[in-house]
Amino acid sequence: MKKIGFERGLVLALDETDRRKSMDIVNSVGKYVDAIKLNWPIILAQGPQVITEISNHFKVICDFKISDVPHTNAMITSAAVKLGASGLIVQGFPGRDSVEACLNSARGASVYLVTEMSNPGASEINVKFADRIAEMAVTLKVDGIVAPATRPKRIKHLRGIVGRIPILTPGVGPQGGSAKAAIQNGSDALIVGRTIYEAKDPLEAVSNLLAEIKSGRGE
Ligand code: NUP
Repeated sequence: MKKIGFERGLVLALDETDRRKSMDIVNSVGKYVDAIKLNWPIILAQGPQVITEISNHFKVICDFKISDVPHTNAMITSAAVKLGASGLIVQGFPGRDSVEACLNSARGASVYLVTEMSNPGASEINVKFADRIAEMAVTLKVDGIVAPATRPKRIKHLRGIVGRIPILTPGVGPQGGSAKAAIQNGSDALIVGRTIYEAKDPLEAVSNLLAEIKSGRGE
C-alpha cells in the first residue's frame, strides 16, 4: 500500500454526520487535501461502509485512537484496513506491545501515534509522558505522530525528539490553534475539521488554509 504523503499539508477531519452534507464536502474538497480523517461521529452515524465508500476515491485515515490490549488492537486494525483505511491513529499510552500489535496487523497502512492531545486538559497528565511516547514512535518506526496545534512550542519540542517523522497537528481554529504557527513550528500537516465542514463555503476554507500552510512553509 502506498504511504500517505503530506505534500499539501492538510487532512480533512470529516466529523460532519449528515450524509448528504458530508458527501458534498468530500466531493468538493477531497482532491485538495492529503487525506480524509474519519472519527467515531461519522462512522457511528453512517456505518463502517463510509470508510470503504470514501476510500474508493481518497486516502482515508481512521481516527479510532486505538488504545486497547494487543489482541484487540490487532483486530480493530485489521478490520479498519479491510474496510479501506490507509492510515490509523493509535494511542501510545497503553505501551509498546499494544502499538506493535497495530503495526503488525496494518498490512502496509500507516500508523500515526498520538503523543499529546490538543485539548487543555492534556496538560494535566498527557503532557508529562508525551516525550516518552515520541521516543517510542522513533524506536517503533511509526509513520507519524499526532501533536497539538494548540501548543506550537510542544510541536517544536516533539520535532526535536522524532526527527523527520511526519507530525500531524489537530487543534486549528475553534480549539484555538493557528495554522501558520503550527506549520512554522514543525507540523507537516494540519488536521482540520469544523473550520472546513462548518464553513459556508468549505472549498474557500480549504483554499484559505492551503494559502496559510504555504506561507508558514515560506513558499
Ligand atoms: O489531540 C487531538 N485533538 C483532536 O482534535 C487528536 C485528534 N485526533 N483530534 C481530532 O481532530 C478530533 O477528534 C477531531 O476529529 C479533529 C479536530 O477537529 P476540529 O477541532 O478542527 O473541528
